[in-house]
Amino acid sequence: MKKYSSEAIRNMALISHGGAGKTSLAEALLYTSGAVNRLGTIESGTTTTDYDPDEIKRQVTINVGLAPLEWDGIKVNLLDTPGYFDFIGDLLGALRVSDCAAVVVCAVSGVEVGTEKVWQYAEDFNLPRLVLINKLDRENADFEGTLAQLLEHFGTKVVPVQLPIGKEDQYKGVVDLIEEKALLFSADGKKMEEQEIPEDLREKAEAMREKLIEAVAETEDELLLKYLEGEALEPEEIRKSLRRGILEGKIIPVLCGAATKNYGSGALLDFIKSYMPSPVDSEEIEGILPESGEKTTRKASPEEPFAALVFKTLADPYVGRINFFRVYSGSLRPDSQVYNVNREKNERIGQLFSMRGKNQLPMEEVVTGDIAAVAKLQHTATGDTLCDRGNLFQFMPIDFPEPVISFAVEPKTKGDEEKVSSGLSRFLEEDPTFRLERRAETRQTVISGLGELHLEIIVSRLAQKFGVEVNLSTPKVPYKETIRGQASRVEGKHKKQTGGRGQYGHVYLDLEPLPAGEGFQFEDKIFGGVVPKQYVPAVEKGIREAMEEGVLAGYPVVGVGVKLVDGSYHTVDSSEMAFKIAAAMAFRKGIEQAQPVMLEPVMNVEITVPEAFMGDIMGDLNGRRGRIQGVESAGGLQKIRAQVPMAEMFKYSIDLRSMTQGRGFFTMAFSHYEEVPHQVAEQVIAAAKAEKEKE
Ligand SMILES: Nc1nc2c(ncn2[C@@H]2O[C@H](COP(=O)(O)OP(=O)(O)O)[C@@H](O)[C@H]2O)c(=O)[nH]1
Ligand SMILES: [Mg+2]
Repeated sequence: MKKYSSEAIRNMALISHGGAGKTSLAEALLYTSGAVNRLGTIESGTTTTDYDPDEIKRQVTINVGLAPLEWDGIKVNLLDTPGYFDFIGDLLGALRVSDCAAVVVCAVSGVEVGTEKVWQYAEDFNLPRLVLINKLDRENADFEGTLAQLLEHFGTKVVPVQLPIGKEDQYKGVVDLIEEKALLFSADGKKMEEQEIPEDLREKAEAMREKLIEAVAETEDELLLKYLEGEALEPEEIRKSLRRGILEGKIIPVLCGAATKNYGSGALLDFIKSYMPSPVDSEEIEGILPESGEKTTRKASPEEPFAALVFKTLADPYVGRINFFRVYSGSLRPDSQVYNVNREKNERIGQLFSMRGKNQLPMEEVVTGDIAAVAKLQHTATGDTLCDRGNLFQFMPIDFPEPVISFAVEPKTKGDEEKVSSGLSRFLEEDPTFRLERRAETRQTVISGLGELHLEIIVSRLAQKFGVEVNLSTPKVPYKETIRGQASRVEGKHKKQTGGRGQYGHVYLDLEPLPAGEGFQFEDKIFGGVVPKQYVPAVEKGIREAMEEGVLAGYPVVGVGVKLVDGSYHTVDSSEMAFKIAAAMAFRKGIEQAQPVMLEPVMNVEITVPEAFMGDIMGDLNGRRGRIQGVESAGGLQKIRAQVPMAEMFKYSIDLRSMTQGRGFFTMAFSHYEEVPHQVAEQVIAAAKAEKEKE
């Protein structure tokens, strides 16, 4: 690939509701630009950016796919993103490093839930954007209707700059409302022929152009004055102001396309070149000085020292690790050294390349604003900053959502436990929305993620890449046990004195509850050496071991303060072991006397649903022992904040989807432990007992 200056780069994320045609669009743009020779399709599994076996099998994008291409003297880095919420980590990474976005909307389905979601993300990231109304070749494609929906949802900033010529299978070109001409596509879509605007579209085109001019005029007082006085705006003036309006987010232009026919690709690329921002159009980048933690900024300029943000990591057992990054200032060459600020480690850079799907295209320099990949770094993960050692700078972290669904994993073959956990831990490097946890409370390995599909894919990759198969099950709730009351002078005596050397340990313990959140406290209150000093650590150890299994249902005990207050010993028969046993006996007895109760984890949950589903959602939360903390409304959607026991939330992502026809979503994070209501506790205890008997 040729070398491009920062001004000649465009970083654009393709975003949409799943299935609107982002991957097909990336393919069409690659094809039109000559980057690929054949137009790959989703159906045959031959697109450039959906190359992963899971993507091909399921026909959905899972990983952000990079598609760099060259067009008329510029380099466009397309970032093809996943549309499913399960893979939102990659969407967020892509949005973070893009300078603009194309929101793809299906001309048949119109504005969908996912369209609203990605729109909101683009707003959050402050990204200039365009809308591409895709699938105009399909039966029932409705440009007007889709446009009306866009206006209704997103307001009058949305302004068409193209008008389709021909409907459904007759769709064959567009009217360019800026340049006032018609563009007719060749059969393979690679070429466009300029023509006069067709007679039957003239009136409509004129009216729509008028709207466009009005929108352009409204972006600047001076222009507006001129416009209102009836003066015509110069073509160059229109172009310049349209570009500025788009960059400032005041105008969101709408274009037309049919990705699988490769219709509209050339016109879209021309538009990206002329009207979408380059990396040096952006304002200063915010970050922090790692030494002091102070906020600072960095200019997006090749003159500044090198700084880059890693937004995606692939861990492959064969190729090793590949980190994708964007350079924000300065530049990077192969065979150099950089500093990873987050890990406080130097990293050696070997080869640098641009990735086009799975293909590596070597690069001699990665300039300010460009996106590239590097293999075999030792310490670097997603979200890390790489920079010049002498000029430290750290980017703000990428905010990834917390997992909302968990499964317990168990190898299908006994003995594969080690392989499972080492394999799964590799996915932690790749995926900041994935969690792996060994839960001592339940003796289970638990994986957590953003949805069923997310975890299914991880398990399928585990099998593919590491050759181990696992079973998934609903995880056990990590209950805990504690006490509500006190117990004093609880005796524990371990004595065996029949022939030979005996065993003798004898203690008295006081137990009291600790404030919430505190695990364990131990105090030695022995006077006069009735329990000799050398045996006190054994007493503490005996208690700690006994705490691992509570008396109610065998869950770990927390929140107990223990005082060793009295005891006795035997000069010959006493030993550490004997005191350990005596202490554990006393502790268990003490717990039984001190009103033991079960604790359960409670989650903070935030649910966003369209107004119409509020009643159902609230009723359902009630059934899950949820406590509503607040309700806010935001643009036709209701956001409910609630606290709900973890035990009631395992299948929530599935249930919420079916309750809201896929339109609701939620986030969830651990809040605190709380006493389990008596009736529920009885069931948990009975279940634990039954399990124990089985063993
Ligand atoms: N008829 C028609 N089908 C399309 C078009 N674009 C995409 N598709 C089909 O729509 C489906 C989803 O496309 P895909 O590119 O995977 O969408 P993504 O989920 O947004 O990446 C696939 O079956 C495509 O073949 C189009 O312009 N016209
Ligand atoms: Mg896709």
